Amino acid sequence: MALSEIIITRAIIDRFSQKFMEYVEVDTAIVGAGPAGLVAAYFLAKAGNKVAIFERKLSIGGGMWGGGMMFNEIVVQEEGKEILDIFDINTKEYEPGYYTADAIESVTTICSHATKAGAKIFNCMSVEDVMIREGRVIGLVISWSPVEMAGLPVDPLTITTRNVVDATGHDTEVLRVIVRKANIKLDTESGEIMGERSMWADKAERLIVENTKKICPGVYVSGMSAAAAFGCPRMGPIFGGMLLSGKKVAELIIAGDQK
Ligand code: 48F
Repeated sequence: MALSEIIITRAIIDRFSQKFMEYVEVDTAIVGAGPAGLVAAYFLAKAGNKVAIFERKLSIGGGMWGGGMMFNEIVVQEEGKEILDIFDINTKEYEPGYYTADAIESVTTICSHATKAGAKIFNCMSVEDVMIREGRVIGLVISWSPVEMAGLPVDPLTITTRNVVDATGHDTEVLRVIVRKANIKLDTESGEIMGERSMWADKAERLIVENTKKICPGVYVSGMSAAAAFGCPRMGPIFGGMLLSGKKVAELIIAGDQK
């Protein structure tokens, strides 16, 4: 059978359209497919939550691919290792309480579990704005990342959701747009984004989990975004906090949706 380029083209457009149409209304929309977003997506999807991740880059994994300074090994503490164990990711003890894992195995395995559990990832899509009704975020405004990169004057599209997770990392991009455009106070000391502090791994790893929470109506923060929102230090290339934060935000959303 001779292959037809037209059938290949139709197949891609048709299947993508079906997939996208199915996910324009979701239970949870996660912004950012870094470690926190991917872990959150896995636990949410596993619990039956309809979840989509929107990721600006072509690749998923955020900062985890590069381990520390592009040495592609990650370090986790005991509690972080327990999450890697759930995904059956190989870990090796380095010194008591410190475990290492291959960064590539970690990203690919977590992503595989998340997508097989039913989470859909839309890569190359950037979240540039939110929709707000009666003081609550009810949707995301999205566009193709190349449109954003080229600065083209193309209008975006929208999706609606019950819960948004800002898992955009250091830049807290969803929160920034909320603070800039809406009169919504965040659940932080100042009511604004507090900003990330200098590195302190031990303190940051504890605080990131503590500060993984709902930050304004309809919006949760997870991963580095939670640390930056609440004025916590950064933790550098130890990833346990990211994994635990992803799991915690999923649990909060599941509990919140049951109320
Ligand atoms: O930065 P990132 O990996 O966030 P994380 O899950 O993990 C942080 C660690 O990687 C590391 C660290 C560990 O100690 O500090 O930095 O909190 O992943 C964030 C993802 O969000 C995407 C971005 O491309 C990255 O893949 N992203 C950011 N802004 C947007 C976005 C946006 N507006 N729309 C879509 N994706």
